[in-house]
Amino acid sequence: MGENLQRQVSELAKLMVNNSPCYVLTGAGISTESGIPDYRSKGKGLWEKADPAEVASVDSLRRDPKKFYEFNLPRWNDNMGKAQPNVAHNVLAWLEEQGVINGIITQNVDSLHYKAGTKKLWEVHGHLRSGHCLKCKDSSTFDKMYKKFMEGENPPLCESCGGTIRPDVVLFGDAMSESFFDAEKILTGCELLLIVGTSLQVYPVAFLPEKANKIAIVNLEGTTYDDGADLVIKEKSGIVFEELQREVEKLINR
Ligand code: CNA
Repeated sequence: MGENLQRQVSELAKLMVNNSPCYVLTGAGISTESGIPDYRSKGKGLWEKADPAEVASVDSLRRDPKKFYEFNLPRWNDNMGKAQPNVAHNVLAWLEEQGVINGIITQNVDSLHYKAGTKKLWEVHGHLRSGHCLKCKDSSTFDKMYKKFMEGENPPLCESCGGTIRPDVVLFGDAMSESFFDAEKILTGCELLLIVGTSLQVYPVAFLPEKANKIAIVNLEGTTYDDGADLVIKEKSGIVFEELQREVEKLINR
């Protein structure tokens, strides 16, 4: 690790330990090292293959549910269902245990913070652990939906009323989830918001950093919040968090 990066991570550790409450906002970039492609990384992001605003929208689900599931379900199951938390998710769960962070707001639907054991978690775009019927609202597990799809039932149908089941994720065109409004509230008066792996281009989540007094950013590419941030680290989150754990340990064990 270069001297400059080492100095930046040490500065981040101090910011986090000295500013409370501290929350974390994560995006697809934190999960790329778990093998899940993000949307906008140059050359690799999903956006270069299809427009998510089109294929992952309420409109496409209503217009052509069969096509919606053909495109999304295998991707969700193969990419996300089998992925495991990486060092960044694990260190964040540890930082919560140590009382250094108060919770995580994530745009991700991959359940990796949940699997890593984070307790205070606001999944503002929902998650893929479950779904519900569009007609009678009856709930279903993701595994059940996927099994039906693999057995040729496309779209997967509700066992109670025969309506189409949809996953509990926020699709383009959906209203925001309740947890988004909760996140807005908890960030008001937040001393430090650490932002990890998000291009901050998806609204309204991209307004959230404005609520915090200070912000620090760990992201491979630049964002529109870089200029106003207290610290910007342009590096892979895995490398940063491995070192961050060591730096925080030094500070809290003093
Ligand atoms: P995005 O717009 O694709 O931005 C990701 C950002 O992360 C980019 O700026 C990258 O430079 C950066 N990045 C990529 N890899 C790393 C890394 N290893 N370390 C640090 N930074 C990295 O994704 P956003 O989260 O900003 O966009 C929000 C969308 C993406 C939400 O609606 C999500 O539901 C949706 N999404 C989620 C997942 C997931 O759940 N894992 C995957 C793909 C898309």
